Amino acid sequence: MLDGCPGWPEEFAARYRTAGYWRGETFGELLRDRARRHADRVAVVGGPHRLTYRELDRRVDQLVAGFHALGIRPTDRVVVQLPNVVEYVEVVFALFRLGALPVFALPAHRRSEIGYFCSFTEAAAYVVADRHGGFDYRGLAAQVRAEVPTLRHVVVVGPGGDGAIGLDELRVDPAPGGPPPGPAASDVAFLQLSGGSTGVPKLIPRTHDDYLYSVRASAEICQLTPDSVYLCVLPVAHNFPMSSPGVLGTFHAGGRVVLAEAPSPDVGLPLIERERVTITAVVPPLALVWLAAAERGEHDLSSLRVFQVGGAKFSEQAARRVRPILGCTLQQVFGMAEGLVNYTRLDDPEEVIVTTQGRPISPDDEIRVVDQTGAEVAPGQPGLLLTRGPYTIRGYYRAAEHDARAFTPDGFYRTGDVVRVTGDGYLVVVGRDKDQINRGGDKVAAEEVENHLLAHPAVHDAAVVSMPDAFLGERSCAFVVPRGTPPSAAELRAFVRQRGLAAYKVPDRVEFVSAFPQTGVGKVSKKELRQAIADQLSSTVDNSG
Ligand code: OOB
Repeated sequence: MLDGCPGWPEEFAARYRTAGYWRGETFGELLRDRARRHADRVAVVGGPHRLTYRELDRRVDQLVAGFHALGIRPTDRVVVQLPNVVEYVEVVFALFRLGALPVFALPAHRRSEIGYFCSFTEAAAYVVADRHGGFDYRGLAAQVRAEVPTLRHVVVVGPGGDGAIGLDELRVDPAPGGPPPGPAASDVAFLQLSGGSTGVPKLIPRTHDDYLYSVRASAEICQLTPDSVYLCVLPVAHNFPMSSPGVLGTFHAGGRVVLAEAPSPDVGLPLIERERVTITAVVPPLALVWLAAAERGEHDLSSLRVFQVGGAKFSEQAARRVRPILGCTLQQVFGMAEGLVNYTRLDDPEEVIVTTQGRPISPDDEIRVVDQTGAEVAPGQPGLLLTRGPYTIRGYYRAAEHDARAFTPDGFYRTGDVVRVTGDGYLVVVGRDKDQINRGGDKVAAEEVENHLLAHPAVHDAAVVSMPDAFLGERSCAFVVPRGTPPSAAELRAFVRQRGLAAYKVPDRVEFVSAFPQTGVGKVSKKELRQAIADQLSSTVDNSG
Protein backbone atom coordinates (compact mmCIF):
# COMPACT_ATOMS: atom_id res chain seq x y z
CA MET A 1 0.00 0.00 0.00
CA LEU A 2 1.12 3.52 -0.78
CA ASP A 3 2.64 5.39 2.15
CA GLY A 4 0.66 8.19 3.74
CA CYS A 5 -2.77 6.63 3.13
CA PRO A 6 -4.59 5.69 6.33
CA GLY A 7 -6.62 2.53 5.69
CA TRP A 8 -9.48 0.88 7.55
CA PRO A 9 -8.79 -0.91 10.83
CA GLU A 10 -8.53 -4.66 10.21
CA GLU A 11 -11.78 -5.45 12.02
CA PHE A 12 -13.69 -3.15 9.64
CA ALA A 13 -11.87 -4.45 6.57
CA ALA A 14 -12.75 -8.00 7.59
CA ARG A 15 -16.39 -7.02 8.10
CA TYR A 16 -16.62 -5.33 4.69
CA ARG A 17 -15.11 -8.37 3.01
CA THR A 18 -17.39 -10.80 4.80
CA ALA A 19 -20.43 -8.70 3.90
CA GLY A 20 -19.40 -9.05 0.24
CA TYR A 21 -18.72 -5.36 -0.34
CA TRP A 22 -15.03 -5.78 -1.01
CA ARG A 23 -14.63 -8.59 -3.49
CA GLY A 24 -10.96 -8.49 -4.34
CA GLU A 25 -11.47 -7.26 -7.89
CA THR A 26 -9.49 -4.41 -9.50
CA PHE A 27 -10.64 -1.99 -12.21
CA GLY A 28 -8.19 -3.52 -14.65
CA GLU A 29 -9.74 -6.94 -14.10
CA LEU A 30 -13.25 -5.54 -14.37
CA LEU A 31 -12.55 -4.18 -17.85
CA ARG A 32 -10.92 -7.47 -18.90
CA ASP A 33 -13.99 -9.38 -17.80
CA ARG A 34 -16.42 -7.04 -19.58
CA ALA A 35 -14.29 -7.23 -22.71
CA ARG A 36 -14.84 -10.99 -22.64
CA ARG A 37 -18.54 -10.81 -21.95
CA HIS A 38 -19.49 -7.84 -24.14
CA ALA A 39 -16.62 -7.89 -26.67
CA ASP A 40 -18.47 -6.40 -29.62
CA ARG A 41 -20.71 -4.00 -27.80
CA VAL A 42 -19.78 -0.34 -27.90
CA ALA A 43 -18.16 0.71 -24.63
CA VAL A 44 -17.38 4.35 -25.25
CA VAL A 45 -18.23 7.04 -27.76
CA GLY A 46 -16.47 10.40 -27.87
CA GLY A 47 -15.70 12.80 -30.71
CA PRO A 48 -14.76 10.70 -33.73
CA HIS A 49 -14.18 7.54 -31.66
CA ARG A 50 -16.49 4.61 -31.08
CA LEU A 51 -14.73 1.76 -29.27
CA THR A 52 -16.09 -1.66 -28.50
CA TYR A 53 -15.16 -3.32 -25.21
CA ARG A 54 -12.67 -5.50 -27.05
CA GLU A 55 -11.03 -2.50 -28.71
CA LEU A 56 -10.93 -0.51 -25.51
CA ASP A 57 -9.37 -3.41 -23.63
CA ARG A 58 -6.69 -3.85 -26.31
CA ARG A 59 -5.88 -0.15 -26.48
CA VAL A 60 -5.57 -0.09 -22.69
CA ASP A 61 -3.09 -2.98 -22.83
CA GLN A 62 -1.01 -1.10 -25.38
CA LEU A 63 -0.85 1.92 -23.13
CA VAL A 64 0.07 -0.28 -20.16
CA ALA A 65 3.06 -1.44 -22.19
CA GLY A 66 3.85 2.13 -23.25
CA PHE A 67 3.69 3.61 -19.77
CA HIS A 68 5.74 0.70 -18.48
CA ALA A 69 8.38 1.26 -21.16
CA LEU A 70 8.47 4.90 -20.09
CA GLY A 71 9.45 3.75 -16.62
CA ILE A 72 6.08 4.27 -14.90
CA ARG A 73 5.80 1.73 -12.09
CA PRO A 74 3.18 0.61 -9.53
CA THR A 75 2.36 3.36 -6.98
CA ASP A 76 3.91 6.08 -9.19
CA ARG A 77 1.61 9.09 -9.30
CA VAL A 78 0.49 10.45 -12.67
CA VAL A 79 -1.47 13.70 -12.80
CA VAL A 80 -4.21 13.32 -15.42
CA GLN A 81 -5.86 16.48 -16.71
CA LEU A 82 -8.07 15.65 -19.66
CA PRO A 83 -11.46 16.79 -20.88
CA ASN A 84 -14.24 14.37 -21.83
CA VAL A 85 -12.37 12.42 -24.48
CA VAL A 86 -11.99 8.69 -25.10
CA GLU A 87 -8.28 8.94 -24.31
CA TYR A 88 -9.17 9.78 -20.73
CA VAL A 89 -10.75 6.36 -20.31
CA GLU A 90 -7.83 4.61 -22.01
CA VAL A 91 -5.19 6.38 -19.93
CA VAL A 92 -6.95 5.92 -16.62
CA PHE A 93 -7.59 2.20 -17.16
CA ALA A 94 -3.98 1.74 -18.30
CA LEU A 95 -2.74 3.32 -15.08
CA PHE A 96 -5.22 1.25 -13.03
CA ARG A 97 -3.99 -1.92 -14.70
CA LEU A 98 -0.37 -0.99 -14.19
CA GLY A 99 -0.97 -0.08 -10.55
CA ALA A 100 0.18 3.51 -11.10
CA LEU A 101 -2.08 6.11 -9.53
CA PRO A 102 -3.91 8.71 -11.56
CA VAL A 103 -4.28 12.02 -9.71
CA PHE A 104 -7.52 13.47 -11.05
CA ALA A 105 -7.18 17.13 -11.99
CA LEU A 106 -10.00 19.08 -13.60
CA PRO A 107 -9.65 20.83 -16.97
CA ALA A 108 -10.28 24.16 -15.19
CA HIS A 109 -7.17 23.80 -13.03
CA ARG A 110 -4.21 26.01 -13.77
CA ARG A 111 -0.59 26.46 -12.74
CA SER A 112 -1.31 26.91 -9.06
CA GLU A 113 -3.32 23.71 -8.66
CA ILE A 114 -1.40 21.54 -11.13
CA GLY A 115 1.98 22.65 -9.79
CA TYR A 116 0.81 21.70 -6.33
CA PHE A 117 -0.56 18.27 -7.36
CA CYS A 118 2.64 17.45 -9.22
CA SER A 119 4.99 18.52 -6.47
CA PHE A 120 2.96 17.29 -3.49
CA THR A 121 2.45 13.81 -4.97
CA GLU A 122 5.96 13.79 -6.51
CA ALA A 123 4.28 12.84 -9.75
CA ALA A 124 6.34 10.97 -12.32
CA ALA A 125 4.21 12.13 -15.24
CA TYR A 126 1.52 14.61 -16.23
CA VAL A 127 -0.99 13.76 -18.98
CA VAL A 128 -2.64 16.71 -20.73
CA ALA A 129 -4.83 17.64 -23.65
CA ASP A 130 -3.31 19.61 -26.49
CA ARG A 131 -5.56 22.64 -26.89
CA HIS A 132 -9.00 22.47 -25.42
CA GLY A 133 -11.68 25.05 -24.74
CA GLY A 134 -9.34 27.72 -26.11
CA PHE A 135 -6.63 26.87 -23.58
CA ASP A 136 -3.10 25.69 -24.36
CA TYR A 137 -2.38 22.79 -22.00
CA ARG A 138 1.05 22.22 -23.54
CA GLY A 139 2.05 25.67 -22.38
CA LEU A 140 0.77 24.93 -18.90
CA ALA A 141 2.69 21.64 -18.88
CA ALA A 142 5.91 23.39 -19.90
CA GLN A 143 5.54 25.87 -17.03
CA VAL A 144 4.76 23.17 -14.47
CA ARG A 145 7.66 21.08 -15.66
CA ALA A 146 10.05 23.98 -15.21
CA GLU A 147 8.82 24.38 -11.62
CA VAL A 148 8.63 20.73 -10.55
CA PRO A 149 11.95 18.92 -11.00
CA THR A 150 10.58 15.49 -10.01
CA LEU A 151 8.19 15.49 -12.97
CA ARG A 152 9.88 13.21 -15.50
CA HIS A 153 7.38 13.08 -18.38
CA VAL A 154 4.67 15.12 -20.01
CA VAL A 155 2.30 13.11 -22.19
CA VAL A 156 0.01 15.01 -24.54
CA VAL A 157 -3.10 13.79 -26.35
CA GLY A 158 -1.91 15.05 -29.69
CA PRO A 159 1.42 15.25 -31.50
CA GLY A 160 4.57 15.02 -29.40
CA GLY A 161 7.32 17.63 -29.39
CA ASP A 162 8.91 20.30 -27.20
CA GLY A 163 9.74 17.68 -24.60
CA ALA A 164 6.23 16.21 -24.52
CA ILE A 165 5.45 12.67 -25.67
CA GLY A 166 2.43 12.17 -27.91
CA LEU A 167 0.01 9.63 -26.40
CA ASP A 168 -0.02 7.65 -29.64
CA GLU A 169 3.72 7.02 -29.24
CA LEU A 170 2.86 5.08 -26.09
CA ARG A 171 0.64 2.64 -27.94
CA VAL A 172 2.97 -0.32 -28.23
CA ASP A 173 2.21 -4.00 -28.43
CA PRO A 174 2.57 -5.70 -25.09
CA ALA A 175 5.83 -7.60 -24.63
CA PRO A 176 5.70 -11.40 -24.77
CA GLY A 177 5.31 -12.85 -21.31
CA GLY A 178 2.41 -10.55 -20.67
CA PRO A 179 2.05 -7.33 -18.75
CA PRO A 180 3.66 -6.79 -15.37
CA PRO A 181 1.56 -8.09 -12.48
CA GLY A 182 -1.18 -5.64 -11.55
CA PRO A 183 -2.09 -4.16 -8.20
CA ALA A 184 -4.03 -5.86 -5.41
CA ALA A 185 -7.66 -4.86 -4.93
CA SER A 186 -6.81 -3.56 -1.49
CA ASP A 187 -4.27 -1.13 -3.00
CA VAL A 188 -4.99 2.53 -3.58
CA ALA A 189 -6.26 2.92 -7.15
CA PHE A 190 -6.06 6.70 -7.54
CA LEU A 191 -6.02 10.04 -5.75
CA GLN A 192 -9.19 12.10 -6.05
CA LEU A 193 -9.50 15.78 -5.16
CA SER A 194 -11.37 17.02 -2.18
CA GLY A 195 -13.64 20.03 -2.57
CA GLY A 196 -11.76 21.17 0.47
CA SER A 197 -11.82 24.03 2.89
CA THR A 198 -8.11 24.36 3.53
CA GLY A 199 -5.25 26.39 2.05
CA VAL A 200 -4.28 23.63 -0.36
CA PRO A 201 -6.56 20.93 -1.79
CA LYS A 202 -6.48 17.59 0.02
CA LEU A 203 -6.06 14.35 -1.92
CA ILE A 204 -8.31 11.36 -1.36
CA PRO A 205 -6.89 7.83 -1.65
CA ARG A 206 -9.50 5.35 -2.87
CA THR A 207 -8.82 1.63 -3.17
CA HIS A 208 -10.03 -0.67 -5.94
CA ASP A 209 -12.05 -2.62 -3.35
CA ASP A 210 -13.87 0.32 -1.82
CA TYR A 211 -14.46 2.30 -4.99
CA LEU A 212 -15.60 -0.70 -7.00
CA TYR A 213 -18.14 -1.47 -4.30
CA SER A 214 -19.63 2.04 -4.57
CA VAL A 215 -19.62 1.74 -8.36
CA ARG A 216 -21.31 -1.69 -8.37
CA ALA A 217 -23.93 -0.69 -5.82
CA SER A 218 -24.58 2.59 -7.66
CA ALA A 219 -25.11 0.73 -10.93
CA GLU A 220 -27.63 -1.53 -9.17
CA ILE A 221 -29.49 1.37 -7.56
CA CYS A 222 -29.71 3.08 -10.96
CA GLN A 223 -30.80 -0.22 -12.56
CA LEU A 224 -28.11 -0.12 -15.23
CA THR A 225 -28.01 -2.98 -17.76
CA PRO A 226 -25.99 -3.66 -20.93
CA ASP A 227 -28.63 -1.59 -22.73
CA SER A 228 -27.96 1.49 -20.63
CA VAL A 229 -26.41 4.50 -22.32
CA TYR A 230 -24.80 7.04 -19.98
CA LEU A 231 -24.17 10.57 -21.22
CA CYS A 232 -21.19 12.11 -19.43
CA VAL A 233 -21.78 15.84 -19.35
CA LEU A 234 -19.82 16.95 -16.28
CA PRO A 235 -16.00 16.82 -16.29
CA VAL A 236 -15.34 13.07 -16.36
CA ALA A 237 -12.67 13.18 -13.65
CA HIS A 238 -15.15 14.39 -11.05
CA ASN A 239 -16.41 11.74 -8.67
CA PHE A 240 -20.09 12.18 -9.64
CA PRO A 241 -19.84 11.40 -13.39
CA MET A 242 -17.04 8.94 -12.76
CA SER A 243 -18.73 6.65 -10.30
CA SER A 244 -22.25 7.60 -9.29
CA PRO A 245 -22.83 5.40 -11.29
CA GLY A 246 -21.22 7.38 -14.08
CA VAL A 247 -18.68 6.08 -16.52
CA LEU A 248 -17.39 3.28 -14.29
CA GLY A 249 -20.88 2.13 -13.29
CA THR A 250 -21.84 1.94 -16.94
CA PHE A 251 -18.79 -0.18 -17.74
CA HIS A 252 -19.66 -2.36 -14.78
CA ALA A 253 -23.06 -2.98 -16.35
CA GLY A 254 -21.59 -3.55 -19.83
CA GLY A 255 -23.42 -0.46 -21.13
CA ARG A 256 -22.29 2.39 -23.33
CA VAL A 257 -20.69 5.66 -22.28
CA VAL A 258 -21.14 8.75 -24.44
CA LEU A 259 -18.75 11.60 -23.67
CA ALA A 260 -20.11 15.10 -24.26
CA GLU A 261 -17.40 17.58 -25.21
CA ALA A 262 -19.20 20.44 -23.48
CA PRO A 263 -21.95 20.60 -20.87
CA SER A 264 -24.31 22.82 -22.85
CA PRO A 265 -27.72 21.49 -23.93
CA ASP A 266 -26.81 22.36 -27.53
CA VAL A 267 -24.31 19.53 -27.34
CA GLY A 268 -26.11 17.24 -24.89
CA LEU A 269 -29.67 17.16 -26.21
CA PRO A 270 -28.72 16.13 -29.77
CA LEU A 271 -26.49 13.42 -28.27
CA ILE A 272 -29.40 12.07 -26.23
CA GLU A 273 -31.43 11.81 -29.42
CA ARG A 274 -28.64 10.34 -31.55
CA GLU A 275 -27.31 7.80 -29.07
CA ARG A 276 -30.63 6.98 -27.37
CA VAL A 277 -29.19 7.99 -23.99
CA THR A 278 -30.96 6.48 -20.96
CA ILE A 279 -29.26 8.28 -18.06
CA THR A 280 -27.26 11.45 -17.50
CA ALA A 281 -26.00 13.57 -14.61
CA VAL A 282 -25.77 17.34 -14.14
CA VAL A 283 -25.29 19.96 -11.42
CA PRO A 284 -28.25 22.22 -10.48
CA PRO A 285 -27.39 25.28 -12.62
CA LEU A 286 -27.00 23.04 -15.67
CA ALA A 287 -30.28 21.32 -14.86
CA LEU A 288 -32.02 24.70 -15.15
CA VAL A 289 -30.44 25.42 -18.53
CA TRP A 290 -31.23 21.92 -19.79
CA LEU A 291 -34.84 22.12 -18.65
CA ALA A 292 -35.29 25.44 -20.44
CA ALA A 293 -33.76 24.00 -23.63
CA ALA A 294 -35.75 20.76 -23.44
CA GLU A 295 -38.98 22.71 -23.07
CA ARG A 296 -38.50 23.98 -26.61
CA GLY A 297 -39.14 20.40 -27.71
CA GLU A 298 -36.61 20.34 -30.54
CA HIS A 299 -35.14 16.96 -29.66
CA ASP A 300 -36.50 13.48 -29.12
CA LEU A 301 -35.58 12.75 -25.50
CA SER A 302 -37.90 9.76 -25.15
CA SER A 303 -35.02 7.33 -24.44
CA LEU A 304 -34.08 9.17 -21.22
CA ARG A 305 -35.11 7.31 -18.07
CA VAL A 306 -33.07 8.94 -15.31
CA PHE A 307 -31.97 12.56 -14.91
CA GLN A 308 -29.52 12.81 -12.03
CA VAL A 309 -28.90 16.10 -10.29
CA GLY A 310 -26.29 16.56 -7.55
CA GLY A 311 -23.13 18.29 -6.41
CA ALA A 312 -25.10 21.14 -4.85
CA LYS A 313 -28.59 21.60 -3.48
CA PHE A 314 -31.31 21.36 -6.13
CA SER A 315 -34.30 23.50 -5.25
CA GLU A 316 -37.58 21.70 -4.73
CA GLN A 317 -39.24 24.08 -7.15
CA ALA A 318 -36.87 23.15 -9.97
CA ALA A 319 -36.99 19.48 -8.99
CA ARG A 320 -40.75 19.42 -9.54
CA ARG A 321 -40.27 20.48 -13.17
CA VAL A 322 -38.08 17.53 -14.18
CA ARG A 323 -40.70 14.84 -14.75
CA PRO A 324 -43.20 17.04 -16.62
CA ILE A 325 -40.52 18.44 -18.94
CA LEU A 326 -38.19 15.49 -19.48
CA GLY A 327 -40.74 12.73 -19.05
CA CYS A 328 -38.39 10.72 -16.85
CA THR A 329 -37.53 10.40 -13.19
CA LEU A 330 -35.31 12.81 -11.35
CA GLN A 331 -32.69 11.24 -9.12
CA GLN A 332 -31.12 13.47 -6.50
CA VAL A 333 -27.53 12.59 -5.68
CA PHE A 334 -25.78 13.90 -2.59
CA GLY A 335 -22.25 12.61 -2.55
CA MET A 336 -18.67 13.48 -1.76
CA ALA A 337 -15.34 12.41 -3.18
CA GLU A 338 -14.36 11.21 0.32
CA GLY A 339 -16.96 8.45 0.02
CA LEU A 340 -20.60 8.55 1.13
CA VAL A 341 -23.11 8.86 -1.71
CA ASN A 342 -26.88 9.18 -1.22
CA TYR A 343 -29.48 8.60 -3.91
CA THR A 344 -33.21 8.94 -4.14
CA ARG A 345 -34.35 5.59 -5.51
CA LEU A 346 -35.97 5.35 -8.93
CA ASP A 347 -39.24 4.02 -7.52
CA ASP A 348 -39.45 6.45 -4.60
CA PRO A 349 -42.65 8.52 -4.33
CA GLU A 350 -42.35 11.84 -6.18
CA GLU A 351 -42.52 13.76 -2.88
CA VAL A 352 -39.41 11.98 -1.61
CA ILE A 353 -37.60 12.54 -4.91
CA VAL A 354 -38.25 16.28 -4.98
CA THR A 355 -37.80 17.07 -1.28
CA THR A 356 -34.81 14.96 -0.18
CA GLN A 357 -31.24 14.33 -1.27
CA GLY A 358 -31.65 10.58 -1.01
CA ARG A 359 -30.39 7.88 1.32
CA PRO A 360 -27.02 6.14 1.56
CA ILE A 361 -25.88 3.44 -0.85
CA SER A 362 -24.98 0.87 1.77
CA PRO A 363 -26.68 -0.68 4.79
CA ASP A 364 -23.24 -0.30 6.40
CA ASP A 365 -22.98 3.44 5.80
CA GLU A 366 -23.09 4.79 9.35
CA ILE A 367 -24.69 8.20 9.70
CA ARG A 368 -24.47 10.45 12.75
CA VAL A 369 -26.04 13.88 13.03
CA VAL A 370 -24.48 15.86 15.86
CA ASP A 371 -24.30 19.33 17.40
CA GLN A 372 -21.13 21.40 17.83
CA THR A 373 -20.21 19.44 20.98
CA GLY A 374 -20.44 16.13 19.14
CA ALA A 375 -23.66 15.01 20.85
CA GLU A 376 -26.32 13.46 18.65
CA VAL A 377 -29.27 15.73 17.95
CA ALA A 378 -32.88 14.61 18.41
CA PRO A 379 -34.23 12.59 15.46
CA GLY A 380 -35.30 14.85 12.59
CA GLN A 381 -33.36 17.85 13.87
CA PRO A 382 -30.64 19.49 11.77
CA GLY A 383 -27.04 18.87 12.70
CA LEU A 384 -23.55 18.16 11.40
CA LEU A 385 -23.29 15.05 9.28
CA LEU A 386 -20.62 12.52 10.26
CA THR A 387 -20.19 9.28 8.36
CA ARG A 388 -18.19 6.06 8.30
CA GLY A 389 -18.54 3.05 6.03
CA PRO A 390 -17.21 0.60 3.45
CA TYR A 391 -16.30 3.24 0.85
CA THR A 392 -15.62 6.32 2.97
CA ILE A 393 -11.94 7.08 3.54
CA ARG A 394 -10.34 7.07 6.98
CA GLY A 395 -7.83 9.78 6.12
CA TYR A 396 -6.40 11.93 3.33
CA TYR A 397 -3.14 11.33 1.47
CA ARG A 398 -0.16 12.56 3.53
CA ALA A 399 -2.23 14.85 5.73
CA ALA A 400 -2.07 13.41 9.25
CA GLU A 401 -2.43 16.77 10.95
CA HIS A 402 -5.53 17.67 8.98
CA ASP A 403 -6.98 14.17 9.51
CA ALA A 404 -6.97 14.74 13.24
CA ARG A 405 -9.56 17.48 12.69
CA ALA A 406 -11.43 16.06 9.70
CA PHE A 407 -12.13 12.68 11.33
CA THR A 408 -13.39 11.71 14.77
CA PRO A 409 -11.15 9.46 16.86
CA ASP A 410 -13.41 6.52 15.96
CA GLY A 411 -13.01 7.16 12.24
CA PHE A 412 -16.10 9.14 11.24
CA TYR A 413 -15.53 11.69 8.49
CA ARG A 414 -16.77 15.17 9.36
CA THR A 415 -18.50 16.12 6.11
CA GLY A 416 -19.09 19.76 7.08
CA ASP A 417 -22.65 19.42 5.76
CA VAL A 418 -25.66 20.29 7.88
CA VAL A 419 -28.47 17.80 7.32
CA ARG A 420 -31.59 16.41 8.87
CA VAL A 421 -32.71 12.82 8.51
CA THR A 422 -36.35 12.06 7.72
CA GLY A 423 -38.31 9.30 9.42
CA ASP A 424 -37.53 7.03 6.44
CA GLY A 425 -33.80 7.64 6.69
CA TYR A 426 -33.53 10.12 3.82
CA LEU A 427 -31.11 13.03 4.14
CA VAL A 428 -32.10 16.64 3.53
CA VAL A 429 -29.17 19.03 3.15
CA VAL A 430 -30.04 22.24 4.98
CA GLY A 431 -26.72 24.04 5.16
CA ARG A 432 -22.99 23.85 5.52
CA ASP A 433 -20.49 24.29 8.31
CA LYS A 434 -17.24 24.36 6.35
CA ASP A 435 -15.25 27.24 4.97
CA GLN A 436 -16.20 26.52 1.40
CA ILE A 437 -18.24 28.11 -1.38
CA ASN A 438 -20.31 25.71 -3.49
CA ARG A 439 -20.43 27.54 -6.78
CA GLY A 440 -23.05 25.49 -8.61
CA GLY A 441 -21.21 22.26 -7.79
CA ASP A 442 -17.69 23.68 -8.15
CA LYS A 443 -16.16 23.76 -4.69
CA VAL A 444 -14.04 26.74 -3.67
CA ALA A 445 -12.01 26.56 -0.45
CA ALA A 446 -12.08 30.04 1.09
CA GLU A 447 -8.63 29.77 2.63
CA GLU A 448 -6.99 28.85 -0.66
CA VAL A 449 -8.31 32.01 -2.32
CA GLU A 450 -7.55 34.14 0.74
CA ASN A 451 -3.91 33.03 0.61
CA HIS A 452 -3.62 34.19 -2.98
CA LEU A 453 -5.24 37.55 -2.17
CA LEU A 454 -2.89 38.01 0.79
CA ALA A 455 0.07 37.76 -1.55
CA HIS A 456 -0.90 41.14 -3.04
CA PRO A 457 1.14 43.95 -1.47
CA ALA A 458 -1.92 46.21 -1.06
CA VAL A 459 -3.96 43.54 0.78
CA HIS A 460 -3.74 43.65 4.54
CA ASP A 461 -6.36 40.97 5.20
CA ALA A 462 -8.88 38.95 3.18
CA ALA A 463 -11.97 36.85 3.97
CA VAL A 464 -13.82 34.96 1.25
CA VAL A 465 -17.47 34.04 1.79
CA SER A 466 -20.43 32.87 -0.26
CA MET A 467 -23.15 35.17 -1.51
CA PRO A 468 -26.52 33.99 -2.76
CA ASP A 469 -26.96 33.68 -6.51
CA ALA A 470 -30.16 32.85 -8.37
CA PHE A 471 -28.37 30.75 -11.00
CA LEU A 472 -25.34 29.13 -9.34
CA GLY A 473 -26.86 28.96 -5.86
CA GLU A 474 -23.77 30.67 -4.49
CA ARG A 475 -20.96 32.82 -5.78
CA SER A 476 -17.87 34.02 -3.96
CA CYS A 477 -17.30 37.42 -2.42
CA ALA A 478 -13.90 38.51 -1.12
CA PHE A 479 -13.89 41.05 1.68
CA VAL A 480 -10.57 42.85 1.69
CA VAL A 481 -8.95 45.17 4.21
CA PRO A 482 -6.53 47.19 2.08
CA ARG A 483 -3.06 48.30 3.05
CA GLY A 484 -2.81 51.93 1.93
CA THR A 485 -4.62 52.84 -1.28
CA PRO A 486 -6.99 50.00 -2.21
CA PRO A 487 -6.36 48.35 -5.58
CA SER A 488 -9.40 48.09 -7.84
CA ALA A 489 -11.53 44.97 -7.65
CA ALA A 490 -10.63 44.19 -11.26
CA GLU A 491 -6.93 44.45 -10.44
CA LEU A 492 -7.24 42.02 -7.55
CA ARG A 493 -9.19 39.52 -9.60
CA ALA A 494 -6.59 39.73 -12.37
CA PHE A 495 -3.85 39.29 -9.79
CA VAL A 496 -5.35 36.06 -8.48
CA ARG A 497 -5.87 34.77 -11.99
CA GLN A 498 -2.26 35.57 -12.93
CA ARG A 499 -1.10 33.53 -9.97
CA GLY A 500 -2.46 30.53 -11.84
CA LEU A 501 -5.67 29.88 -9.94
CA ALA A 502 -8.57 28.15 -11.74
CA ALA A 503 -11.10 30.69 -13.05
CA TYR A 504 -13.98 29.35 -10.92
CA LYS A 505 -12.00 30.25 -7.78
CA VAL A 506 -11.45 33.90 -8.74
CA PRO A 507 -13.74 35.95 -6.45
CA ASP A 508 -16.93 36.97 -8.24
CA ARG A 509 -17.03 40.16 -6.21
CA VAL A 510 -14.60 42.15 -4.09
CA GLU A 511 -15.70 44.43 -1.23
CA PHE A 512 -13.28 46.74 0.57
CA VAL A 513 -13.78 47.27 4.30
CA SER A 514 -11.72 48.94 7.01
CA ALA A 515 -11.96 45.99 9.42
CA PHE A 516 -13.73 42.62 9.75
CA PRO A 517 -16.55 41.97 12.18
CA GLN A 518 -15.38 39.62 14.93
CA THR A 519 -16.89 36.74 16.84
CA GLY A 520 -16.92 36.63 20.64
CA VAL A 521 -13.53 34.91 20.63
CA GLY A 522 -11.99 37.44 18.27
CA LYS A 523 -12.12 35.42 15.03
CA VAL A 524 -13.37 36.90 11.77
CA SER A 525 -17.14 36.50 11.74
CA LYS A 526 -17.82 35.05 8.32
CA LYS A 527 -21.44 34.71 9.31
CA GLU A 528 -21.73 38.49 9.59
CA LEU A 529 -19.85 39.02 6.34
CA ARG A 530 -22.21 36.63 4.54
CA GLN A 531 -25.15 38.47 6.03
CA ALA A 532 -23.71 41.86 5.04
CA ILE A 533 -23.26 40.92 1.40
CA ALA A 534 -26.62 39.12 1.23
CA ASP A 535 -28.35 42.25 2.63
CA GLN A 536 -26.52 44.47 0.21
CA LEU A 537 -27.53 42.28 -2.74
CA SER A 538 -31.17 42.08 -1.75
CA SER A 539 -31.39 45.85 -1.26
CA THR A 540 -29.87 46.34 -4.73
CA VAL A 541 -32.50 44.02 -6.17
CA ASP A 542 -35.28 45.85 -4.25
CA ASN A 543 -34.13 49.22 -5.53
CA SER A 544 -34.03 48.15 -9.13
CA GLY A 545 -37.39 46.37 -8.90
C1 OOB B 1 -19.80 15.79 -5.06
O1 OOB B 1 -18.56 15.61 -4.50
P1 OOB B 1 -17.56 16.77 -4.03
O2 OOB B 1 -16.48 16.07 -3.31
O3 OOB B 1 -17.22 17.66 -5.17
O4 OOB B 1 -18.37 17.69 -3.03
C2 OOB B 1 -18.99 17.18 -1.87
C3 OOB B 1 -19.86 18.23 -1.23
C4 OOB B 1 -20.75 17.68 -0.15
O5 OOB B 1 -20.07 17.55 1.08
C5 OOB B 1 -21.82 18.75 -0.11
O6 OOB B 1 -21.36 19.88 0.57
C6 OOB B 1 -21.98 19.11 -1.57
O7 OOB B 1 -20.76 18.78 -2.19
N1 OOB B 1 -23.08 18.37 -2.23
C7 OOB B 1 -24.39 18.65 -2.11
C8 OOB B 1 -25.07 17.73 -2.95
N2 OOB B 1 -24.15 16.93 -3.52
C9 OOB B 1 -22.94 17.34 -3.07
N3 OOB B 1 -25.05 19.56 -1.38
C10 OOB B 1 -26.41 19.57 -1.48
N4 OOB B 1 -27.11 18.72 -2.26
C11 OOB B 1 -26.50 17.78 -3.00
N5 OOB B 1 -27.21 16.94 -3.77
O8 OOB B 1 -20.31 16.89 -5.20
C12 OOB B 1 -20.50 14.55 -5.48
C13 OOB B 1 -19.84 13.33 -5.43
C14 OOB B 1 -20.50 12.17 -5.84
C15 OOB B 1 -21.80 12.25 -6.29
C16 OOB B 1 -22.44 13.47 -6.34
C17 OOB B 1 -21.80 14.63 -5.94
